[in-house]
Amino acid sequence: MKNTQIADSFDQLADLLEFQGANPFRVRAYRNAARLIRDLTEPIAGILADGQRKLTDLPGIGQDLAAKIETLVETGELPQLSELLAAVPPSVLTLLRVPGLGPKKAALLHSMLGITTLEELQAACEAGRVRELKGFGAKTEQAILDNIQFAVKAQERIYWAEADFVVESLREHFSDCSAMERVEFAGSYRRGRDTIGDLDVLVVSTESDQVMDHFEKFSSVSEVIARGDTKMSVRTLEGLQIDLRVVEAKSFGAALQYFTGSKDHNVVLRGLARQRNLKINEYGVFRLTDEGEQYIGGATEEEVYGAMDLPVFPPELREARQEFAWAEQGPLPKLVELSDIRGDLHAHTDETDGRGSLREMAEAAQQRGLSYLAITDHSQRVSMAQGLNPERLLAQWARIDRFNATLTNFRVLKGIECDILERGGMDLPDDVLAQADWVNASIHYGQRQSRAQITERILQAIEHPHVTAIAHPTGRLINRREAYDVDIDAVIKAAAQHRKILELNANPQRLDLNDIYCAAAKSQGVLIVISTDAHEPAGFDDMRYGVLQARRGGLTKADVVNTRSLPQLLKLLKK
Ligand code: DGT
Ligand code: CA
Ligand code: CA
Ligand code: ZN
Repeated sequence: MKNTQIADSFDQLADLLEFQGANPFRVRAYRNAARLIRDLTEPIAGILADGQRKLTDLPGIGQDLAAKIETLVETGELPQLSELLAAVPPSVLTLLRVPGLGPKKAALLHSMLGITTLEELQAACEAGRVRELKGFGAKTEQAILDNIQFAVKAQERIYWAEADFVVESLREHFSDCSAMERVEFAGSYRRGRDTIGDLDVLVVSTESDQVMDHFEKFSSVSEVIARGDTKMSVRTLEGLQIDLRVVEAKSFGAALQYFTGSKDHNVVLRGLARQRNLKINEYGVFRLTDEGEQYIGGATEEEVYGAMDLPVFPPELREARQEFAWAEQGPLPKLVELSDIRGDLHAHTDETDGRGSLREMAEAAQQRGLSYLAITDHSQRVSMAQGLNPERLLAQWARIDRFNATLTNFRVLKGIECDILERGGMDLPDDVLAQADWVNASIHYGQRQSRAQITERILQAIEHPHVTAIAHPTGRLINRREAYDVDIDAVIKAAAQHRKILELNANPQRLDLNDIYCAAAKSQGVLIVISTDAHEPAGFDDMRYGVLQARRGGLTKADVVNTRSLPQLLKLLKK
């Protein structure tokens, strides 16, 4: 079997898994493997035949992938792929990007109307052909039409976490180019936006050509879009654009400030500069005099902002929201940091849909420097995840009690992620919830109800005496599903009134509450809990994504509940 055939199989596997809504990182792992294999200069079959060599020696090929490759080469097929192919026609995959279009409906659109692209789907909706299909109707057709643009846009922006993987490997690639004195990533990546349009990288160097030659050799580069004297743009195999600029040391701070943006932040800054007879651009800060422009700084961001008597704004705040007003009033808020986080209050185990035991999850949390963890598995309504009924939940809590007795310096809290039922009300009886240390309430079903219905369900949960926090309060899945229709202001006001906590779910696909709602919650005195919602030990690593989003919302250590020590937290929960 040829390398290209193996690579095609992995690409197809990635597509089909995506169709089924699998974890995007798993999907990406298969895509990366496909690329790697396609680019190999020697046949994989040769490596396999050589007793001295192992597939796992190839970068990015772990045990699992190696085993799959071996099966492919030996038998000519992959059982997992054949199974998926039998279940899913491969051509309808792009349709899944439309929020609300599940595999079933997408398959129907394909088989009945022959639709294979978003453009064809749009045309069919506009011609009124989709409403004729069984199970669709005019309302569904309109919803699809409304959501197609969302799908098209979603294809263009990637999750921050994905951009971060690229940044990490680029940093490594750059580390062996001696011509680069300094490398910094700017743009929306540096500001920590939840999605990234393109990556912007700045390099300090006097050897522009060498830098660009080296950049071009980055293994993910598929195409050079443009190359000038100091500026170069490439596209990666995954379709991500990377803009690189080479700058002089004396302009580095100015360039970093300029290309970090945001554009709106820069517009305000330049307006303020003009009032002081200064000019700020990507080359530096200049005083405007009768003789012309005089460079007065720009090597560092301190020099740029300092010339304006402004603090160096944390990049996360540079969105032209509150930051300039804050700077006028005094020192900026000291934003929460990953090292402030002491515990995690939303995690699952293999008792429901997690992939780690109670002990494994606790150990993973402890290894990350945390001193407490709430286990919050799903409640019974979430039958797909083997949600817990009262009996199983109480048994789990008894196990937690016994487990805690064996621990020092770490504590597992007895929690639950209790569903808010479609008709309203909690999925578990009050006398059970009363025994929990921590109760996350969340909506998984009935997400298409009216704004009034959904808001009322959440308000009821907030008023419930035993609910501690509302988990992923708006239900958004970035690029995949819009938030459900909820009056978030009413939710925040109720949380303030009943002294309940709102979650910032740190999963890079959720980041819910988002930055803007976090800021709104803070303004009403509502506390936020940043939680990973870990479903496996490695899931605790997601905490940093949540912290980044919290910083964009201007949250400080005091605004975030799980920066408290365990005794402080328990005291707070008693009130
Ligand atoms: P993205 O890539 O869509 O996620 O968002 P950004 O913010 O990274 O935007 P991008 O890549 O177009 O530009 C990077 C930064 O460069 C941007 O945040 C501010 C600066 N910039 C780019 N174009 C302009 C412009 O026309 N005017 C100003 N003032 N700044 C600009
Ligand atoms: Ca950018
Ligand atoms: Ca850019
Ligand atoms: Zn959860």
